[in-house]
Amino acid sequence: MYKILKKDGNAKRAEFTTVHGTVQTPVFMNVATVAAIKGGVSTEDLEGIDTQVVLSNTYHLHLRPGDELVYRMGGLHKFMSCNKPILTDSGGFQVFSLAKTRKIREEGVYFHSHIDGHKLFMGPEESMRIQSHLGSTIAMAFDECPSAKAEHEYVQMSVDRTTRWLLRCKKEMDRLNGLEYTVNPHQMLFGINQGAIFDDIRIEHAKRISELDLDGYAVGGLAVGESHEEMYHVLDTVVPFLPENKPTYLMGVGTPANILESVDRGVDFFDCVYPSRNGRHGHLYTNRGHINILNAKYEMDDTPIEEGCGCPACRRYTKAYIRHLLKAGEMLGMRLCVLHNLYFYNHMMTEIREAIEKGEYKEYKKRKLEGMLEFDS
Ligand code: PRF
Ligand code: ZN
Repeated sequence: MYKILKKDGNAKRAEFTTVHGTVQTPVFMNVATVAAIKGGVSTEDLEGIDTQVVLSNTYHLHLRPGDELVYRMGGLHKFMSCNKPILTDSGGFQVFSLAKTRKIREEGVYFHSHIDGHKLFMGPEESMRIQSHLGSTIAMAFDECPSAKAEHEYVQMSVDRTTRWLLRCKKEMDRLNGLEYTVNPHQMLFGINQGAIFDDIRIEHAKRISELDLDGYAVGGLAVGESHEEMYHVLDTVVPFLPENKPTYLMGVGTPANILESVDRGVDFFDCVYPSRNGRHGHLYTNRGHINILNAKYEMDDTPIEEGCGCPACRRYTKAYIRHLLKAGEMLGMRLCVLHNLYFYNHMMTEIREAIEKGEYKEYKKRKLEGMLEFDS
């Protein structure tokens, strides 16, 4: 159940109740593609960094360890010992971005595994069955994410097929939720809006999928090579056509600035690999912009990554020490950097929620964006 608690312009402060607990939105979902946050972050660590939701992946878990195995182990929550809501992406996007040689047909996608090259097929029904085996809190619809550079004619054809796939997803999910041995019989389904940067296709598609009374709606196909202005334009165009009484999820986005701007356009859910990926390379987010901890100027810096930060890295360690750990290839270095970055994102979402509650979102956004100007790559 989704309940808006407060609106401030288009920014929404809401509550989304699931069988695995209530999520306070706007929220950042922490990416655990293969049922693990990269950088050695455990489910236990997630407690200390304000995490609410974990995101995992159908395509990867289907290939390894196999969704059948996860099912037999009692589902993803039990398997990875996580009691928070978990959202699984459908595999569609990953098939397109990772798999070699793929053929898209009406029934689904034929492709080769990026691990060992063997032949595979995934369509809407397969994606729903895998996600049902995983028993995630929220399953995503199986979609095609056309390139930002695709022509109008191709995008229209692709989006029409994605709509037909969505109807098949819904039917299959309803069937699976009614089976006797389903891991999570309350599994939710989110639809995904596509249409590249074409307003007409985006709007028509948003109207079509809004009729289906799904549990939530995502905006897909963004952050795939278009400019930030184009992305904000799509959000300005399409969010008003998605149901206001359901959560809105912007897939795979983005930088702190992207999140601040998108919240202002009505988005509730976000996910992105940036904090963990950048953290693994020593690129750290701070309220003054990002820093590269490997920079020589931090060699003898005895201050934390960010003064006043409540993360496990800043509460205890100095930049000089973390820099040394990374340089020495010690796992702890990476782990501390990822923990700091995830905390930065999750904590920013807490600030965002507080600002909306106070009706001060615009001022907060401006202050936060102005602060994050310092870079030292
Ligand atoms: N579709 C799906 N997953 C996604 C995307 C999409 O378009 C994106 C686009 N940024 C990220 N993840 N299913
Ligand atoms: Zn920190």
